[in-house]
Amino acid sequence: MRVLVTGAAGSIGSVLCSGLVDRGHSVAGLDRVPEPEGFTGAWFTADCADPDAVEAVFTACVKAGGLDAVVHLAGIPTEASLPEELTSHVVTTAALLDAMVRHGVARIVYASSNHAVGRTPRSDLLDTGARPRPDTFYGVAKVAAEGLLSLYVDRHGLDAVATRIGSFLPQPETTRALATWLSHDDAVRMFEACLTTPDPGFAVIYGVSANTRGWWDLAPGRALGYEPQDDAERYVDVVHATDTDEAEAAHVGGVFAMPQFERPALDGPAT
Ligand code: 15L
Repeated sequence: MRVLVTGAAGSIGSVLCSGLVDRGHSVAGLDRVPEPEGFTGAWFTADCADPDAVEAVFTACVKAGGLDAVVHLAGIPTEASLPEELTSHVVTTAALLDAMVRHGVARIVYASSNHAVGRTPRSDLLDTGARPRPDTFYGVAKVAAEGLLSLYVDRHGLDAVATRIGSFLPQPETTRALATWLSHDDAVRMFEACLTTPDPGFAVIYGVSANTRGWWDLAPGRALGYEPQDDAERYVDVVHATDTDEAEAAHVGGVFAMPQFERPALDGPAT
C-alpha cells in the first residue's frame, strides 16, 4: 500500500514509518522538519495547515505512482490555546481531506486521542459511543477533527478511522499508563489494520494495548482487525506509585482532566 504519513518525524511517526516499511508498504513522509537520518522513502518538508503546500505534496505523490491512504499524525501533542489547537488539528485535517477528495485518495487513518473523551469519569468499560467529553482544548480540537472526518465520509464516501490513542511510550512509566499504554509494536499493528481493513466507513477505536488493567473497549479495534499483543502488566514492578495516582485515575484523560491543565481559551491581554 502507498501511504503518506504526516508528522513522520515525530515519536509515533518514526516508529510507524519504519514499521510500515518493514511490513512491505511504500511510505512517504511529511513533516515541518527535514527527514530523519535513515528514512528511505519520499520526504516532504511542509506544514499541513497550508493547503497549497498539501496540494503540492499530493500532486508529487500521485505523479510518483499514486497514493492509497493518509495517516495523519501531525499536530501539537499537548495543551495550548484554542486557536493553536484548532489550526494544528482541525485545519491540518481539513487541508488533507480536501486534497484527498481532489486526488481521489480514499482512506485516512487519524491519530485522535483519548483526550477527546478525557473528562469521562472512570467506569467499568469506556465504549466508543460515549459522548465527546474533552478534557482540554487539545481534546476539543480532536473532537472537531473527528467531526470533520465524519462529514467527509458522509459527503464524499471516504473511509476514515479515528484512533483515540492512549499513552504511546516505549514502556509505561506511571500507574495510569498501566491501563492506557499503547506499545510501539501494537501501534504499528493498529495502524496497519486500519489501513487495510475492508470498507470501514467512519469508525472510532481506542488505541491501547491489551493491558490487564485496561478499561477502554477494544472490540471496535478488533472489529477492524487490530489484535493487540502487548500488556503493560509486564512492567508493573518498575512503575512507582505517586500521590497523584488516585486523582489521575478518576477520568479517562488523567492529568489533562486535572486543574493544572485549566487555562483561558485565548491568549488574552497581559494583566
Ligand atoms: C495524548 O494524546 C497526548 O498527546 C500525550 O501527550 C499523552 O497525554 C497521552 O495522550 C496520554 O493520555 O497519556
